[in-house]
Order: sequence, then C-alpha cells, then structure tokens
Amino acid sequence: PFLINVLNHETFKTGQCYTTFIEDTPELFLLPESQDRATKILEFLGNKMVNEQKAEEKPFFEDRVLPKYDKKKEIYGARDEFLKLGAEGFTQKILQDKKLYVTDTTMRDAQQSLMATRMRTKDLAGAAKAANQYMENAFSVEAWGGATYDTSYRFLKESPWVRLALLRERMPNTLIQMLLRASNAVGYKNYPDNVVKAFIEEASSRGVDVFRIFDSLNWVENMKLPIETALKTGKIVEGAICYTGDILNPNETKYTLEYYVKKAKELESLGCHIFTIKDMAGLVKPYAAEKLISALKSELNIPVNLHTHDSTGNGVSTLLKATEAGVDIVDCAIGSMSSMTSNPSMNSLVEALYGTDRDTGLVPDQLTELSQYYERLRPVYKQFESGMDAPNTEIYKYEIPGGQYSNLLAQVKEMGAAEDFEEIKGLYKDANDLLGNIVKVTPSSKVVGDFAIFMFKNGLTKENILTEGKGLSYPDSVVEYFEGMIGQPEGGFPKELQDIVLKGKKPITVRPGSLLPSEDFDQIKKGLKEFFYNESMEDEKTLHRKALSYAMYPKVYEDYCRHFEAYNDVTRLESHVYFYGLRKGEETTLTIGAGKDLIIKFVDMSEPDENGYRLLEFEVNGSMREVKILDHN
Ligand code: 3PY
Ligand code: ZN
Repeated sequence: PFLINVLNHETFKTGQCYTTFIEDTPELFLLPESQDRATKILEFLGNKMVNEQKAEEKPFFEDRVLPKYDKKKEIYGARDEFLKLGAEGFTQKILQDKKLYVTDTTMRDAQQSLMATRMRTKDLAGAAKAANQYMENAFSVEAWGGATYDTSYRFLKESPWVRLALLRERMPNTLIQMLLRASNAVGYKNYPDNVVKAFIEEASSRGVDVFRIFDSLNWVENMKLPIETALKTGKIVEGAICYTGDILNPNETKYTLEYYVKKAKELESLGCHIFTIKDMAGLVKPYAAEKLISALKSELNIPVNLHTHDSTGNGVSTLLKATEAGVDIVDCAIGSMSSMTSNPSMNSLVEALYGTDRDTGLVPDQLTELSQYYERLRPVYKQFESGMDAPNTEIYKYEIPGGQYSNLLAQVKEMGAAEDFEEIKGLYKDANDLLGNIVKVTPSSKVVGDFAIFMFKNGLTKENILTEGKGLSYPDSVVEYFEGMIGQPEGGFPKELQDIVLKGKKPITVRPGSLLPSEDFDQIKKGLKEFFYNESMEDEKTLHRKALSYAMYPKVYEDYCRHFEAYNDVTRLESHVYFYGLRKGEETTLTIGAGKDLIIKFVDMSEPDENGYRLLEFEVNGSMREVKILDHN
C-alpha cells in the first residue's frame, strides 16, 4: 500500500525534480528515522512476530552444521580448465572425455522446483566452499538465474548480485552456471534489447561462467541476441531447446525427433558451445532419451547435455539411458534436494556409474556430506514445499512443469476449488491444445495455467469457447501471448481464437525486442539516487546493477529498497529466524561485522495499547532493549 513508483511519479516525469521534492512529497515519508542496525533488526523481527505471528507456530529446528572439507587441498576444477583452454577448447575437450560430466543444480533449479526458490544466500553460501571441492570433477554448479533473481528481492529481501559475488568468491575453481530466459532475461516478459544485453554483460563480469539460454516457445529468433551477447563475453554458452510431447508417440506430429535435431543444429550454427535438451516437466522417458541423445550425438559437433526432472519417477533411468547413448553432461541435484519436482539424484547417478567407463569421478561420501547439510536445512523451508510425496506419471498427460504444478495447486486452493483440481488439470491440457499445443515453460506455462483457470471460472470448454468465449476479456498473459509479445509458437497461432482474444487488435510477427524502446538507464539511476540514496550508489557499477534490477522489476525493486531502508541488511539472520522470528526466550546470534556479534533474545511482548502498538522486549548482548510495533491484525 505504501508503494509509489518513483519514475512514474507525476513530478518526476515532468523532469522538474528539484531538491525539495522529497520535502514536498509527503507520501515519501513512510520510513522511520535512521536508526542503528540493532534497532532495525529488532523492528524487523518484531514486525514478523506481531504481524505475521509466525513464532507461535515455529517448530524446533536443528542448528546448521556446515559441510566439512579439506581446507588445505589444492583444487583444479572445471573453471581452471576453462580459464586455460577457453570456452571452445574446454567444451571440445568434454567431447573427447569418457567420463560423464554433471551439473549440480542444487543451488538453483532444485531449490526453485522444491521450495519455490526460497533458499537464502546464507544457506547456499554455507555449502559453497565444500561444493567447490567436491564438484572438482563436475562440469558446473547451476547457482543463478531462472526465478532466483526475482525471488531474492521479493521474498528474501536480499540482492542476487551479492549472492553471485559471494558464491564466486567461495567457488573459485567451479564454473558457475545461470539460466537465462532469452529475451525474458530473468523475468516473465520480453525486455528491450539494451536491458538484455546489459544484463548478460554484467552477469558475466560479476562471475557467471556458463549461460544456459532458452526461449519459452523454442523460437530461435528470440534467442539470437542473447546468444550473440553471451558469446561476446567469452564465457560458455549453452543453447537449450525445451522438450515437449513424446518422440516415441506414433501420433506425435509436431515435437518429433526431427524437430529437436533441426533446432539443435540451428543453435549449433549460432555458435553455441553446448546443446541442451531442457526437459522442465520430466517428460523425456528413458527410451526416448536413448533415441534422442543418439540422434543428437550423431548430428552435432558440440557436447550434448540433458536436463530433466524426476516428477514421474523415471529421472535416474532417463539419465542412465542417455549416458549409454553418449550424452556428455547431465543435470542432477544433491541427494537430499533431489527427485519429485526437482532434478534426479546426483548421489544415485554417481553410485550407478561407479566403476564403469562413464564414472563421473565424483565421490559418494563427499556427496553425502553435502546431502546431510541440505537435509538439516530442508525443514526450515518445508512451508514452501509443494507437498508432492510420490512421483506422479499423470505429468506425462498434462505436461505441467514441476515448478508450476505446486503453484497451480496453490492457486486452485486459494480459489476454494481444491476439489476441482482434477478438472483444472484437464483444462490445462485443453488450454494447451487451444493455444496451439505450445512449449510450456516460464513464461509460456503461465499463459496456459492462466487460461485454464479462466476457462474453469467462465465455464468454457474446448467445444464451446469459440462461441461462448466471444466478448469476454481474457487474462493479460493470454492477450500478450496472442499479440506475439512472448514470440511466435511453432506452427503459428490458432487464428479463430486469436481473433476472439485480440478483438481486432493486430498481432506482431517480429521479435518483440525489435519494437520495444530502449530503457533509459540514466533516468533510472537519477531516480534511484533521488529516492533511495545510499552511499553504495556512489559506485557507478553498483548503481548500474541497481538500475538493471529496477528496469526488470520496478515494483519489486522499490519494495526491496524500502525494506532495506526500514530494516537494513537482514541477510545475516539465521533462516529460521528470518522466516519465523523468535519464540519467547529464544536467542540468536547475529554477526554484523568482523568479530561483532549481537546476541539477541526475545523476552516478551505487551498487549496492544489504545493506538494498536505493542511493546516488545528484547535482550541484546545482555542489555534490555524495547521496540514499539504497530499491530495490524
Ligand atoms: C525458469 O525459467 O526459471 C525455469 O526453471 C524453467 O524451467
Ligand atoms: Zn529444470
């Protein structure tokens, strides 16, 4: 409710932003006076405890135990090899090597798919030094991009750029990989070309070594600019094509083996160093993997990577068949963070290949050490999990990506329609058919999900939509899809439905980025300095990163800035304290600087006074401290 969009503020838009603008604009005065850090943290905790009332239901959590590793051991990892041989040299070496290379997805896709991308930097960084050592024989660690950028700011109140810097520092021998949604960068819509370019360049210079680039409709046209930009950084570029349908289905006419081979060759010809099959819903069945990988291996001169999920329970089998067929790299997650909506288990795969000619070179006991670290942490994030307790082969029918399955269920529950979930899953399939049988991955999967729910709410079916659906106003995502604003689907748009949805508006057929006006970064920087000034903005590079975040997520980024002004840095709190606050009598240690610890104990809170304020009593390093918090309940 407090949000004001700075750059859209009428006065700011007129360009007459004079220095008394802040004084003259009372809605900006929503922040407390500058206070010392301890008070800010106490207010953050107090607000959590008073207004979110999470502490009352807080379970007991075990303390974090950092994974052990040999601090003296010299590591020579994939990144060292890459720095020596360059992107092409190293990826061509992978082609020659016998061992199966793995990408560890735990820090990005696994936590995104299992726990709605809520894992905090503190917990990821806790594993990083050990991962750097134990992934010495791996290809890469996927740790950035996808949904992590948005969720860092939105839910965790932390900067994804700081996360990248910390991981970079702690994993000096490991290739850090990110997932880039082509022209959607790390967002949900196409951004102007200058935003996509600037983002890739900055990500590269801040530590990303491998860019995996996909388009949500497999529209290669939309992937060219990001691929070209990423290639210019000198880093490793993976072109990815999303897997849909089933190549073994005799009735499949669109997403056939030939379709994938053709797309793969297009990406190879654009200069990609690696080709990836990105199977976000876990649809590649084991024998389909064998056929697909065999064909790709015989057609391509670059390494082939397989990315899949384990929602159907066939994940490890699929990776093994792909391995037999000669796949070069596969994605998997550390045991305790694997399976179900996540990627297949690395621990299982490594054991399965132990002693064979495709042995990964990874050491089972070391993976167990990492697995135990995450296992102890996972209960803290339980509240964000999807509740999928067993593999589900229905996924083959509905083609719902792992991450979306839980979101859709949550959305349906929120609508009070939990008992209609079966029907809605059926509508998801019908919606996909009506949209033209499209690839379903962020953001095209959202179009299908929104459309299915819209059909449910309006009593629409595949049979009646062309008559009953006339005159209705469709969800934004569906309108944008038919406008061509996320790109062109394979086989084109179904014309009749497109006309109904667009109501006479003309769709585009070119790349959206070629029409979007360039973002004015100078204007954004000026606005940020004006309204959210802090010293870090004196550094041009830091300011540039902030401007990039604002360009992609203006509202989310403003909220984050406000949160930072109100509470300062909350990233050093233990995760269970960040999410739940403290129980009465509970104590936590917060390190706020080199050798500077605050021991914070929550003592008690009063009933609200006549104005609704509660007084909260804490002990900080033994001294009593009180904060007053408005109870919004
Ligand atoms: C993302 O875009 O975040 C994905 O993980 C797609 O699978
Ligand atoms: Zn995935």
